[in-house]
Amino acid sequence: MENRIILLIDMDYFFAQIEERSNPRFKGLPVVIGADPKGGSGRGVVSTANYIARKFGIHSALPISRAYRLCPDAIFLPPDMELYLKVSGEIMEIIKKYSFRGIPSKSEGLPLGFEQVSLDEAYLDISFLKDYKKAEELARSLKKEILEKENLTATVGIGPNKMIAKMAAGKAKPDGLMVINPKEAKDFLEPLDIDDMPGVGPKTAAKLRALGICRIGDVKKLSGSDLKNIFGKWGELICERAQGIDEREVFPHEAAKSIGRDYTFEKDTRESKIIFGIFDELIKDLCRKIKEEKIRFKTITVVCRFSGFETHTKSKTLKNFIKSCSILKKEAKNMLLRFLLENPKYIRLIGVRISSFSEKIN
Ligand code: TTP
Ligand code: MG
Repeated sequence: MENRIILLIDMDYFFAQIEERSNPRFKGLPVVIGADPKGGSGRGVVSTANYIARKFGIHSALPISRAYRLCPDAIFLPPDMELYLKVSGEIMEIIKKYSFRGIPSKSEGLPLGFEQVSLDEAYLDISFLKDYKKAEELARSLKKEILEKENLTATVGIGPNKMIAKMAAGKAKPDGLMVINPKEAKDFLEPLDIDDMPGVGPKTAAKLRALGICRIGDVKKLSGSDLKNIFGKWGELICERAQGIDEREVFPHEAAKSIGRDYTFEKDTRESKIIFGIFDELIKDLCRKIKEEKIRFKTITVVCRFSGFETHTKSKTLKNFIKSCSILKKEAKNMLLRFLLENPKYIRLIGVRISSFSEKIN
């Protein structure tokens, strides 16, 4: 895969930082957002805590009763989701702008180098900058704009793929910026603990440690097939990720607003047999989901990313809701064919999505 530059931005102690912003008197004090501790007998968990409270050992998902015991004097607040959602929306609008190459995207809907991961976290594919120094400058501008407009701090990680960007941000928190270029990736990854790798939870980490693998650099002691035997498909991924390989694309999606399937070719291609063969599989898989969940939809979108990260979409909205896979197949194939006819470039990724559902889908 050619050189990419991926940026991950994650707001610092998001819910708690918003509460601090509303109540400047909380600054410098431990703040915990979550269930009511009820003097230590409360049920439920911590949503998040500011970094002062974290020094007491308080963190997300900890039972609130334990948080209370660790720091009874902390300021405990219930979450104000309406406010956090509003702030999240404003921040995502700022972040999105940085995914354009200085010009607004021509395609409708979401910009294509932007992927929101959660309320306070998003990836940008900024490969178009072609330079890590420029990427760092972009990150500084982004952090500055969020601070000026929202009075909130964020941490940014930049790397050649999603995993490294995410891990760099994790190491730079809070209010940080860490850039790992492809040459630095190996030295960055190898000394880190195995559970620093996103997706490696406590159980996988314990199994790996039992096999003598404590650091990411130790993973190479085992072969890909050893890891596959132990962990299945995830084992193969651990093997790749430990070498700093992560081919996941930054891809826009809006939870429950569209459902889609996409595929990145190992090598950019113009072979229509390969392209349509894969496309058929994507549609089949999507149709399985449509049938399973009895989905009715109106809009069909086909995405085509050409060599050089140029991404285009075509959409068709039908008059009535349908659940018919044959219509989906016919319309989607037509759109893909038009892409091939209109653009002579090699194709890197194809995708098919449905949206405008007759009711809310989760
Ligand atoms: P995170 O980004 O995981 O955490 P954070 O922003 O509070 O802190 P950090 O500086 O480490 O990024 O999650 C974002 C928000 O999502 C967080 O403020 C609260 C909410 N959240 C929960 O409600 N429960 C959870 O278990 C987690 C992990 C997060
Ligand atoms: Mg965060």
